[in-house]
Amino acid sequence: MNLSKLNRERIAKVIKNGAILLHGNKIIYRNNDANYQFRQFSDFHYLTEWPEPDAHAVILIKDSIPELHMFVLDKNEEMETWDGKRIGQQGAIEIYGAKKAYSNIEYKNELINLLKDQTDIYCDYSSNVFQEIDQQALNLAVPYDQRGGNFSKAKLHSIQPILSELRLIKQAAEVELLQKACDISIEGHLAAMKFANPGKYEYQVAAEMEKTFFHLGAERLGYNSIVAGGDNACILHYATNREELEEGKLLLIDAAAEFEMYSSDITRTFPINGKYTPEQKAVYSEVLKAQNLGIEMVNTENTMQDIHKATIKSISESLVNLKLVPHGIEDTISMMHYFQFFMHGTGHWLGLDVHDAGSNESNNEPRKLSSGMVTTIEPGIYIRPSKPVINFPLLERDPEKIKIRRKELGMEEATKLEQKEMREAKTVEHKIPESLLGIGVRIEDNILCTEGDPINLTEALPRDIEEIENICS
Ligand SMILES: [Mn+2]
Repeated sequence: MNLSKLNRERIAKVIKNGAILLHGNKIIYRNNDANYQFRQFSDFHYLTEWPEPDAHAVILIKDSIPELHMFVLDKNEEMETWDGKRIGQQGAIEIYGAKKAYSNIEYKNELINLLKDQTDIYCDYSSNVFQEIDQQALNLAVPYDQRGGNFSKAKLHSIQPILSELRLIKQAAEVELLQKACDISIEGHLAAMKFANPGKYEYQVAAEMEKTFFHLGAERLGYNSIVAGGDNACILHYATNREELEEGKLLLIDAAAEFEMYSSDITRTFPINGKYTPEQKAVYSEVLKAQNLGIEMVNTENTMQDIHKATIKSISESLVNLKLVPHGIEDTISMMHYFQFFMHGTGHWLGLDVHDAGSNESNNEPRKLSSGMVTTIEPGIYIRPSKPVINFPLLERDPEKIKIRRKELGMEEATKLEQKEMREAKTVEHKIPESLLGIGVRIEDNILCTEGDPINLTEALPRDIEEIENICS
C-alpha cells in the first residue's frame, strides 16, 4: 500500500508533531436488509487505503515521522460468511503498514492511551465520531486541570485544509490511476456513441456504456450517468435517463468510471442519428472553440479564474454570433447575459472525488495552477426550450463583486438584494432563434497541468465533428 504510505509521510512533513484522528465510512442502509454499495471516505482512503467500513485511524507524528494505528472490524467467521471476508488486525499490520492494530470496539479506550501527552490534534470536525467519541476521549487523555472542568487543553486543528492541499497535487502513481479511469471511460463513451440510435431509450444507452466501464474493471461509476437526449441536455444534472431518443436530436452524455477510487469526468454531445444539423454544428463548434482555449490555458501561468474569464469571453462572442443575446460582446459579459446560456463553472479539480478536494484560492487570492493539478475543462451552451423569449436586464453585474457581497451579507440577504436589483432594472426583450431552441452542448475533458504544455488525459475520445460523425454513423 505504497500510495497511502507516501501520503502519510507527506502529511507528517507538514504537521511535524501531533496526532491525526480520521474515521472511515459506515455501511448505509437503503431499505430493510439491502445496503448501498460501500465506498470508503476519500480522505480515509488517501491516508490508509483501507477498504472496509467502520474503521478508525490514528496517526501519531513525531519529528515528521508518522506511525499508523488502525482500528478495524474483528475477524469473525460467522459474520464473514454473511458479509464477506475481513482483513483483520493482522492484515492491517502486514498489508496496510499499521504499527499496531486493534479491534474497532476498543477505539475509545485505546484512543485515551494513544493521545496521552499529545498537544496538537488534527481532526475531522464533520465526522459524527468526532462529536461522539473523539471530544470525550480528548477530555480524558489530555485534560485541563480544573475542578469540575470537563475539557481538554490540547489544541484542535481541522485536518481538511491540510489534506485538501496535499490531494490537490497528484503524485505520479495517482495520475496513472486517473489515466486508467479516463481510458475506461473513453471506451464507454465510444460504445454509447456507436449504440445510440433514434428509438432507443436513454437508459439503454447508459446500460451499454456502463457495461463497458464494468467490463474493463471499473468498480463504480464516478457519479450518476447523465444521458440526456434532446432538450434534456439543458438540465445540467439530468439523471433520470428514461426518455426515448429522437431522430435529429443531440445526445449529451456526462459520465465516467471510477477505477481504484479515482474518477474520470467526461462529457460528449453527439447526434443521435450520426449527423449534426447545421444549427447543432454551429453551437457545437462554438463550445469546442471555447473548450480548446480553456484547455490550452491549463498551465502554471494561469489561475482557474483566468481560464473561466477567457471561456466566458469566448462563449459570449459565440452567443453574439449566434444571435442569442440582444447586445454586443461588452454588454453580454458586463451584464452577465451569457449566464442565461452558460450558467456553470469552466472546471473543477478531479481525483478521488469527481469534484475533488482543493481550493482555487490561496491566502484569499486566486492561485496559479501547479504541475500535478488535474482539472476538468467543460464549457457549454444551453438554449432552454422553455425560454423562447428572454427579458435581459440592463444592469452591470460583476461576478467578483457579487461574490464579495455574498460573503459580507450572507447568501440569504445578498440574493434578495440581487433579485430586487434585477426586478428594478430595465430589460430588453429578445427572441431566441427558433431553430436553436432545445440545443444543449457541453464538452468536457480532464486536463493535467505540467511545467510545460497541458496533458489532456481524455484526448483519445474524439471531439472533432467529423470524427464523431464517423463513430456515430
Ligand atoms: Mn465535471
